Amino acid sequence: MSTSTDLQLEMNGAVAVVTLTRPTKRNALSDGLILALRNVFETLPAEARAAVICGQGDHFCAGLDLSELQERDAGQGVMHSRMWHAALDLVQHGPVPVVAALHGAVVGGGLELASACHIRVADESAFYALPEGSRGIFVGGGGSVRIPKLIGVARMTDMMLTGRVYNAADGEHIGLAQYLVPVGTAFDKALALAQRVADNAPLTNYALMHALPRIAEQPADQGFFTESLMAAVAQSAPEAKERVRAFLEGKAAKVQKG
Ligand code: 1HE
Repeated sequence: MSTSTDLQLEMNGAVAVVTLTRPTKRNALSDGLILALRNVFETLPAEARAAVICGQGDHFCAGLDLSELQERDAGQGVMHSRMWHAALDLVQHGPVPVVAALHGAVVGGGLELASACHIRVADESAFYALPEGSRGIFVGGGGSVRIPKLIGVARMTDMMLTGRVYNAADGEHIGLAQYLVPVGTAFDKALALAQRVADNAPLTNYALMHALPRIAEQPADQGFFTESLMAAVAQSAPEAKERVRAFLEGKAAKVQKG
């Protein structure tokens, strides 16, 4: 299954594997590539239960395609940024949880894309930066909303003011990735995690993508109430009852020590 010359979609069982296929330009995100990304998440095959995003070549993604950065007036600049928002919102709030497999450069808009995913797996070659600060521009793909939620406002401010680059180990330590794996194994780990995610009840995955982030933003009193509603909806699904029954009958896996 193919979508555009710079973006490829392939199904691996219930996992949609979305690959940035523009390695000669370090998977820089042109307007066409952003629109293709949006399209692929809007039209995922019905059998998809989880997705992996990865990049071909030595780098995950070099961010905005700087060769397309033209003179835009303020209104056009807003529209361009909103186009990114629409695409990355579909990654975060689309039909299925998304696991990013990161290696090499995860910079600028590439980090914005990674931060829209639900799980980030980085190999030891990964490095993170926000070169917007030194290019005289600002994040425009949702980075100022999503990245502080991962690492805090102070660290993002430092990255943009000073050009600080985090290596893979430090990136995992501060929360840019949840998993750190040996060089060359990020995709395999991401796929294994996505297959595990794909086995969950769809309503549980939906709750984690759509309810949890909203609850976390609510005042505690409202959050507790929303949580009760979501819990009641999830546990009333026939699939939840079947899964609990299977455990009680000794037919489902126990939690194993990590
Ligand atoms: C590009 C881009 C790009 C590479 N736009 N063409 N992002 C940046 O500021 C990062 C800019 N890129 C880099 O710092 C480096 O390219 C990398 C560290 C990612 C990789 O280095 P390297 O040595 O492997 O590759 P390279 O030789 O620098 O680049 C290979 C080619 O890709 C070269 O083109 P060529 O025709 O000379 O072969 C580069 O010009 C091209 N290339 N990165 C266009 N980004 C919604 S707002 C988001 C705002 C941002 O993302 S700003 C941050 C932009």
